[in-house]
Amino acid sequence: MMRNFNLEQVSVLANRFDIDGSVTDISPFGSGHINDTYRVLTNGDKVDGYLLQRINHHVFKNVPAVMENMQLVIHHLKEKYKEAGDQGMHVEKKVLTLVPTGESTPYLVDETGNFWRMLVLLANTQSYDIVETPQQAREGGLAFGHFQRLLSDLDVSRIHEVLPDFHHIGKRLDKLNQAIASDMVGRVSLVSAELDAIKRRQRRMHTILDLAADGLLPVRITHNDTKFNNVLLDMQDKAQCVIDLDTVMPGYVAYDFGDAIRTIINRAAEDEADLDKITLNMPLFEAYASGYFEEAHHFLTPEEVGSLIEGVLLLPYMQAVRFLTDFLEGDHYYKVHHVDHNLQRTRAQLRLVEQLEVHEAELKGIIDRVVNRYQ
Ligand code: GN1
Ligand code: MG
Repeated sequence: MMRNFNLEQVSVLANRFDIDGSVTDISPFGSGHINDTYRVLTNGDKVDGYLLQRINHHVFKNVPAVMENMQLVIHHLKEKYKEAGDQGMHVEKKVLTLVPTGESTPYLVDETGNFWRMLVLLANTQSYDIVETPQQAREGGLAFGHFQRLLSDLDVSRIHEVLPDFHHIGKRLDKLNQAIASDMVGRVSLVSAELDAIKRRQRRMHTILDLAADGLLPVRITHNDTKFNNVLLDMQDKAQCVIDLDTVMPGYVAYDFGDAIRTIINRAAEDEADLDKITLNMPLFEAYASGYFEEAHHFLTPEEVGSLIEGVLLLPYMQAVRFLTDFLEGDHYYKVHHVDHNLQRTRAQLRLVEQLEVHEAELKGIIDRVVNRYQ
């Protein structure tokens, strides 16, 4: 897979976008596992800089569809903010802005077939891989709740399912089983404990799919990558902008809730090697749930509320299944920083599932308490 472009190549690409001024600095940016991101500074004064991103087309096989979704979502969000009375730069800071290319597409293709897009950099913002305070968690809940709420009147059928069955646990388990059967890189014998842990929990993890099959869960437009670091906070830790819109697709709200909690409730990193550090921070859970419900009580159905706890258990489990599948296939999906990285991530996510199971009653109690405020 093509990675690590030299900065000269990136600079040439940056200049093909409609940027203000000329490039003064380029550096790699962020901690994404899929796309490559560079921060581009210029001597222009209209904006604070840009983010140039190579969209990984091995993962996102239909980049034009990804970009159509992104444009539609951005347009809709900006209209909603304007309707609510937020004008000008204000809106530009709350919603991502794509930089025009001078061609008919909002992305460019380079001579080796890589896809690139550019966004306006939002300066004076911060994101956290590990949440530190209840205020941050609450702001995350408000941000993702508001995001879903603003998109609730956009017709779901207009959004492409750019990664089909992205959160379909049945399909994810099928893929894991195929990876076990072909054992392409001879690693299956190393992971029997992890496979046991996954098999044991399989049945319950289908609950959301079962509810959906019974027609009990509405399909909404969801973000599908609600890691906490996909919310930009301002310097006072107020939520400013939801980022990483690649995976905005039709989905169930429990997936977004669960993926956010996966990264908020864990006192340790997603790939923590010392499993004893993986413990639950309940006040952060309550704070996220409070923020989320403040927005989401306007549209959630009782069945959706009931499904949220299932999302909390499912998302770290699904992440473990995905990391393990990639480990068994030879690490070609996620960027890895060392040879066992995907295995380490798998173990960390499985430990998180274990912790969540132990504290399930407490988690449900917190959700009930928060929901009751609105009844
Ligand atoms: C990937 O690239 P990034 O960090 O935004 C992945 C998510 C995972 C996440 C795990 C398209 O997101 O689904 O939850 O890693 N994105 C895709 O950290 O697979
Ligand atoms: Mg992402």
